[in-house]
Amino acid sequence: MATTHKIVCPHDCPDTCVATVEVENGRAVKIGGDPDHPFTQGFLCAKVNQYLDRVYSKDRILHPLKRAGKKGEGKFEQISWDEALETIAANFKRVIAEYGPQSILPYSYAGNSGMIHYGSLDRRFFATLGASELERTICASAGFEGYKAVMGATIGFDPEKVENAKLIVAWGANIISSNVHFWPFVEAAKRKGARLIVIDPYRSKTAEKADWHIAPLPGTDGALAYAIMNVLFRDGLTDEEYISKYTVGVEGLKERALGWTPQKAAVETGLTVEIIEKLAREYGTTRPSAIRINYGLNRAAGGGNAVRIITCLPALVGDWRHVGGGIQLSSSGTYPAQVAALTRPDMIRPGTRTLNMTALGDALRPGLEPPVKALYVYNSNPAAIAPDQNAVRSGLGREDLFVAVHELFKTDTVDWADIVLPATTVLEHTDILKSYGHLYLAINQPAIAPLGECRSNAQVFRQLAEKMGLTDARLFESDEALMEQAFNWSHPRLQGINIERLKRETTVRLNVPAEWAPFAHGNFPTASGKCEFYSETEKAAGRDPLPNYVRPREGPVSNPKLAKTYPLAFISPPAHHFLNSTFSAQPVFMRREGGEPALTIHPDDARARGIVDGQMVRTFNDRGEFLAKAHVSDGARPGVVVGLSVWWAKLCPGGRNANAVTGQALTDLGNGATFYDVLVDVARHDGAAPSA
Ligand SMILES: Nc1nc2c(c(=O)[nH]1)N[C@H]1C(S)=C(S)[C@@H](COP(=O)(O)OP(=O)(O)OC[C@H]3O[C@@H](n4cnc5c(=O)[nH]c(N)nc54)[C@H](O)[C@@H]3O)O[C@H]1N2
Ligand SMILES: Nc1nc2c(c(=O)[nH]1)N[C@H]1C(S)=C(S)[C@@H](COP(=O)(O)OP(=O)(O)OC[C@H]3O[C@@H](n4cnc5c(=O)[nH]c(N)nc54)[C@H](O)[C@@H]3O)O[C@H]1N2
Ligand SMILES: [Mo]
Repeated sequence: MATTHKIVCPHDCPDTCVATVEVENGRAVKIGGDPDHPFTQGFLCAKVNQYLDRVYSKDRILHPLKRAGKKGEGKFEQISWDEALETIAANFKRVIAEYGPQSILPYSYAGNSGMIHYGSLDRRFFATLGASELERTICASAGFEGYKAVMGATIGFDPEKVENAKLIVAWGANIISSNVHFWPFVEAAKRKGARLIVIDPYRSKTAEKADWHIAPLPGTDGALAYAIMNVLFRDGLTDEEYISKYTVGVEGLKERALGWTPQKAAVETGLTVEIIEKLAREYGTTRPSAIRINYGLNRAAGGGNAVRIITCLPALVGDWRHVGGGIQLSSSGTYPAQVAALTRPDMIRPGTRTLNMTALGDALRPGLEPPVKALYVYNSNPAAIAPDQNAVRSGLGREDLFVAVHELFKTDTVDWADIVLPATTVLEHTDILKSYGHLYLAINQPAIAPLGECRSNAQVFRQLAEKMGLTDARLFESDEALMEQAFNWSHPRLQGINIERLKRETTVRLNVPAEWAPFAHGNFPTASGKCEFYSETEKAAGRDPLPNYVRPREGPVSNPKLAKTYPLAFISPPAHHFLNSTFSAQPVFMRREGGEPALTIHPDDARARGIVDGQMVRTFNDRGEFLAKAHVSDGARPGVVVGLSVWWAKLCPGGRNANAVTGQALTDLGNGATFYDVLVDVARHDGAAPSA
């Protein structure tokens, strides 16, 4: 007999969709969108539409494995759970005895974004051992810090209300690929006459649909935003009443903005003065405007400040007065989450070191004191997604490093594992989820029993704790108990919402008004309660109290010396049919992405290198190289090459992907990754000289 269940997509995407799953005789047979979910509106993305192929894939890992070949070879034999857990515990104990607990390093990110399986018992377990802490900043931390410096928390306009906007600016945001359920709301606005401007060095799927596509050099958005402000102040386009009532520090901001004339910004951004003037006038004279800023522009040296500068704009023009106006980076700050109650940072031993996940290559290098001797990976595929891939691979290949990986598939990282543990999909476990792109809270309940011997993250950490002989009750709490701890249920935004109701209804909108203009009357969650152009909090932390443009580390304008050798800026944003490196080994999605990695290069840059469309090219710099098929197109602006990502390295020609050329350097704020701050050159793969 068929039953219908609802599940909640746990992937690292702002949309956090609800899907319906039909189950017959214990097997899921159909998946579809949930028409009752107001943000998802009954459709799923291209990837999750095919989710049952993932769940029931013949490639899924269904049993614990141990290495049966050389490290990196990917040869394994099946073992029991008991042997797998015993081996991990024995290695952890050995490492602790020989080198101390900080020689153990957990490595995880948001492969599963649910609150329980993203971070709860895992954090408590490693803290109890005294393992090195991991700074999880590979994605969003620069932008997050930049936004918070101005706004106090990541709260923005209600995405469902964006149809009120007369102008929508997608800034470093490829909505159609990475936030597709927001797109119908953009279209609704467009039908009512709104214009869409996309600011992106690459003509993304969203830029193709824009009324106007502006293509600056990567990492220069802060200069562009300051030049917009320059025109706003110069031409009297600011909302003086809103500014005086609800903001602090306009004088200092204005002084900096006046230094950024459109002329100066044109040189920095590679745009013309006319484009900048026109953009500024259009933004300055269209109310309300809605800026959908996203993480695409936070992956450069100045990513934090870029977001910080842009985030000042809506308050200058008074857009927060309007429902659907303002800016949105992430909605995550709207939820009264109690992350500390889940992860228990109070359990971390004082003095424990923190290693940055972006600099995994450095963390695994021999000679670090104390050395990393045991690595436990879950929810992540660092051999594919971490920058400076050659450094990461050298580290993972160290004979003296014990590696355990909890995964669903034989990823690049699994190839380096000594022990592999099989993980459940969202159809097989329980979780509670917030979103970073809308305002609904959701509970996921299993629709089917775990396949094979698969176990959830939380389940494995309970069992590892037991194997390690630990007895602290906080390491063994149930999923149910963790769900209760995940939120402050007495917060006004959760009024009328509890776990029982969520289990019944799957998803509930936070208790915010249907017509919500969060900052129409100030009430910013900052120290001053105002929008902070000038931040005492930043100053107290030893940083610039005002936003400050930080140039790309590897830009053609900002670093002419390096650009002499490597003249092209390289970005590797998300491919439409992949989600980071998830889905990237599913044949149907590989096919839809062209079967193999592509590098989009402007006809002028191709011609100068004797490169023709469809031929294999080498993209390289001092850190490494990867191969891809040239896609000669003006979809990439001159001076910029684009390799949509993240492919599994082992499935790429040459065995390396885009991260062979990206670096471990960190951003200005938030210690984030700088994936899109990279200079390279490109050459025909037949061995011809790099430049003509
Ligand atoms: N289909 C799909 N969806 C995804 C993902 C995926 O891999 N695939 N990944 C998920 C994750 S983890 C995240 S963090 C989000 C990421 O999604 P977004 O936050 O939208 O970020 P990106 O896709 O990295 O970049 C968006 C756009 O910014 C452009 N860009 C790159 N550098 C710059 C720059 O310096 N300035 C400007 N203005 N634009 C720039 C890129 O060309 C890209 O088109 O998407 C999530 N959703
Ligand atoms: N060149 C380049 N590199 C990038 C980016 C880019 O734009 N360009 N984007 C960066 C960004 S924004 C991000 S967020 C990172 C993302 O990097 P990661 O967080 O590593 O994300 P994925 O590559 O999707 O890998 C997640 C893995 O977790 C596994 N997984 C899923 N659910 C579970 C579970 O419940 N338990 C366990 N144990 N495993 C599970 C999946 O099978 C998958 O292999 O990549 C970054 N890397
Ligand atoms: Mo991300």
